[in-house]
Amino acid sequence: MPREIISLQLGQCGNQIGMEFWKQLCAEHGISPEGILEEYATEGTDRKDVFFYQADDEHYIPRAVLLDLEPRVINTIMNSPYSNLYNPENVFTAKHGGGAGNNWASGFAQGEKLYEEVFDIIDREADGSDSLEGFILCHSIAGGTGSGMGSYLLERLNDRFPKKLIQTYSVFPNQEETSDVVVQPYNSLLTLKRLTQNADCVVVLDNTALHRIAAERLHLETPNFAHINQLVSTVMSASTTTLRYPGYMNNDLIGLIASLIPTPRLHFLMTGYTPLATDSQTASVRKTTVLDVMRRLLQPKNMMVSTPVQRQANHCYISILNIIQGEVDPTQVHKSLQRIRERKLAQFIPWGPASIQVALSRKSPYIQSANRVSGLMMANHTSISSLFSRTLSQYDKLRKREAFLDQFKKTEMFKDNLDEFDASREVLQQLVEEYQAATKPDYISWGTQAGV
Ligand SMILES: Nc1nc2c(ncn2[C@@H]2O[C@H](COP(=O)(O)OP(=O)(O)OP(=O)(O)O)[C@@H](O)[C@H]2O)c(=O)[nH]1
Ligand SMILES: [Mg+2]
Repeated sequence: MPREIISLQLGQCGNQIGMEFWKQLCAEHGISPEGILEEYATEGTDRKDVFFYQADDEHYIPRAVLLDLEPRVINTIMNSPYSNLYNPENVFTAKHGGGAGNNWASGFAQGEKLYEEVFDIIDREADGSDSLEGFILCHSIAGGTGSGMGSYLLERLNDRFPKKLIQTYSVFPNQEETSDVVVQPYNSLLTLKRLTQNADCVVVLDNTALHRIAAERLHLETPNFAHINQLVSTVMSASTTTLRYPGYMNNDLIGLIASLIPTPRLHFLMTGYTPLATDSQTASVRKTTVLDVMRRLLQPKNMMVSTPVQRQANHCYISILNIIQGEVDPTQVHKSLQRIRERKLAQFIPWGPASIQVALSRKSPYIQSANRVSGLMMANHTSISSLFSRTLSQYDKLRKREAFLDQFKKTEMFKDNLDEFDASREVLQQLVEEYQAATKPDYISWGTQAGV
C-alpha cells in the first residue's frame, strides 16, 4: 500500500523550489517533462506512487498543488516544458493577482477568504489517494504569501486532517543581504509560531548558509536563486529517497520523523549534503568512502543552516539520520560509526540513547553520478535555536520602535490590538528555552517544571 504524500507549494519561493523538486523527481524516476515514462525507464522497483498518480492515459501526474496570490512564478512554470506535467485543476492563482506585498497579515487574511476554493482542491487530491500519509508544504517564512497564507493553511490542515503528518520545507531569509523587506522579522516570527504548533517536522533551508555554500563550494561569485534552488532540490530529493526507493527501514514519513524527533516541539531539522557538484572534481584523485562521507557530513561548513554546529557551548545533537546512497558495503557503515564514536566527532544529548542512524538507500539508475557514495544528513541539533533567537532580537528591535506596523493594523487580526505578535513571541521564546533545556541531563522533567 503506498503511503501517498501531497505537496503544497506556496508563493514565489515555494513554487520555485517545488518546481526544481519535481524536475529532479521526474529525472530520477525516468518520467519525461510531459509525465510520460521514458523508454529506458524499465527498472520498475522504485515507488512512484508516493508522489505521483497515473491518469487514465497512464501519464504520471504529481500529487502537487500550486498556489500563489500573484501569477508570475506559476505562469513561468505553466510556460515551461513541464507545463503539461501538473494537473491544471491543482494550479491556483488569486484573481486580483496582487500578491500579499511581503505582508504576513495580508497573506493570512487572503488565505481565510480563499479557504473554500483552496480546500476544494486539497480535499479532492486527498480523496484521490488510497492511504494518504500526509502533506509537504514548500514556502518561505519571510514574504507574505508563503508565510502568511502558509500559516493559515497549516492551521486548517491540522483541523481538517488531524491524523495526517505535516512536514514543511521552510526557507529562512538570508541574513547577510540587506533586505528590502523590512518586515521580515515580523513575518518570520508569526510563521514560526505555526511551524512550532502546527507542523510535525520542519526541514530548515537557510538562505544565508545556502548562499555561502553556493559561493564557497561551487565557486560562484554571485549565486542566484537558480543555483541555490539546485542545492535545495538535491536536499529535498535525497530526503525523500527512502520513501521512493524502499529498503528495510524508513519507508514512510512517520518512520523518518519518529527516528529524528523524540519530543514533539523540537522538530526543526538541519541538513547537510556531500559531495556537492565541484567536490566531484576531486573524485578523480579520491575514492569516496562511507567514512569520508559521514565525516564530512559532521563538518559545520557542510550544514545548510547558518549556525556554527560544534563550536557553540553546550549545543548538541538530539538525533542524526544519514541517508547514504551508492555502492556501500554494510560492514563499512559499522566501521565508520565506530570510528566516529572513538573520535567523539558528534556531541549528543545527555538524556537519551543517541547515535547516528544510517539508512542505506538505492539511487536512481537513470542518473549518472561521478561519486561512488553520497550522503544526506538530517540532524536535530539544539543550535538551530540560534536562528530563532536571532529572529526574536530582530523582532524586538522593530517592535520597540513600533516600526512598520501600519500595514498590519489595516488587517482584521491586528486592527484592535497586537496580541498575536505577543503570543507568537511567547511561543518562540518558549521554543528557544526548550532547546536550551534539551542540552541538559534533566530535560526529561523540563516539561513539568516549565508547566507546558
Ligand atoms: N531559496 C530560495 N529563496 C527564495 C526564492 N524566492 C524567494 N526566496 C526567499 O523568500 C523570501 C521572500 O518570499 P517570497 O516567497 O518571494 O514571497 P511570497 O511568499 O511570494 O509572498 P508575497 O510575494 O509577499 O506575496 C526571501 O527571504 C527570499 O530570499 C527562491 O527561489 N529560492
Ligand atoms: Mg510572491
